[in-house]
Amino acid sequence: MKVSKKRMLAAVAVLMALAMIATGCSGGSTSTSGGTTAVKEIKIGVGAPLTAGAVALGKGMERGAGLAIAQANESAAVKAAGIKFVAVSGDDQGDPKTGVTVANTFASDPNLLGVMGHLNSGVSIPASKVYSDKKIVMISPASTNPALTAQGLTNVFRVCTTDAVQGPAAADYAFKLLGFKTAYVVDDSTPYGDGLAVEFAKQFTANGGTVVGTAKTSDKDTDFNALVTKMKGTSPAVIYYGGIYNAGALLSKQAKDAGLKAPLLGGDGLYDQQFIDLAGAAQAEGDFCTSVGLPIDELPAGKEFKAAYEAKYPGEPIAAYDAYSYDATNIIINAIVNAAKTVGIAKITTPEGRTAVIADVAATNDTKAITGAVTFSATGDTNNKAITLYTVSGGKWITKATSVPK
Ligand code: ABU
Repeated sequence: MKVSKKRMLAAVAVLMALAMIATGCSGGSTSTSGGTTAVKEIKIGVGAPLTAGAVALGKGMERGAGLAIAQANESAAVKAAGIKFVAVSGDDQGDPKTGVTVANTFASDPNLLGVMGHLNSGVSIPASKVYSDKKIVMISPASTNPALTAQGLTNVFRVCTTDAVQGPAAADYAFKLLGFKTAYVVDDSTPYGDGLAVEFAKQFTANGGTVVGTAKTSDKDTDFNALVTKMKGTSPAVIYYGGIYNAGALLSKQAKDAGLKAPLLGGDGLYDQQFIDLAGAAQAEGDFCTSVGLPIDELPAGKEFKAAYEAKYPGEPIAAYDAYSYDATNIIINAIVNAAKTVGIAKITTPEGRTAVIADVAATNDTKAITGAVTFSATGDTNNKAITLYTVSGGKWITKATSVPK
């Protein structure tokens, strides 16, 4: 009997579909040693501001995670585990409510085992509770408010150090290295901006400095002229700003345009080229920011990371948290692969599998991480506590110092 090619293909398709249902696997399949092995698709959520808020930093996070996942899917270890990782982006817009909606969407996906995110502490803190309820491991590359890891949630980690380290380091750089004796301290009223400004002011005062004024603003503010007039009356040596680059750049610009000579100093939320572009290179010249970790060029694996990044994303800038996102994603990937070996691939998405993933992340000892060796404290904080000081020179951020003076 002659069977038509069309009929034969249809029969093969039905058999393949039945095989997929029988193994309970979704996604594609690979051929090994002549046989066919089903591949399980495991999703990793990437929670970041992609259309509003600190978009330049959020897009960078997405790229860092994308690079880690693309490399992992080509690796022998991931192939041998029978896993294909898929990144799922969630645009939290830097907004706590939107962030919780994104978290609920991630949590409703039975094949999503980890979240690399979020950026804003004000988003990460409420989102982390959603992930905790579903035993989803979460590693933030950027949320620095200490409260995130002080909640007693065993699924929550971060690869950036906290503002309890960054704020005092900024105060030491300001007072001991740069010689500023007076500061006007402003924050954007977010958990990040407020917490960082408080930590800075505490240490600046302890060093012998004087806080000549304080102000609460909003991360959505665009007009700082009334505040600038007030600040001018106090002649501060430096303006300390706890907040993100969007509003921080406008504060810097408006202060300089009004004739205030004091440079702006802020935290890692300012560390992006967008700060300089929005403020104007002339106005931003001589401003400062601290950021977590060491500069990428000073890290042993920094060159290798830059080469791989530029090959995958030609022309795209490497933003502040891209390498941290890459490291965080790799830690999640390795934990899932290890957990799959322990509990078996069939159980990886069950509560037992999720618990094993969280335990593996907690035991991380990643000596090959781009941002420096990563181990976590009992609360999920990285033990890498380096803070670098950057300054704007010639329209670019350049490294000013990598260790705080004694
Ligand atoms: N750490 C800088 C920006 C993100 C945040 O902590 O809110």
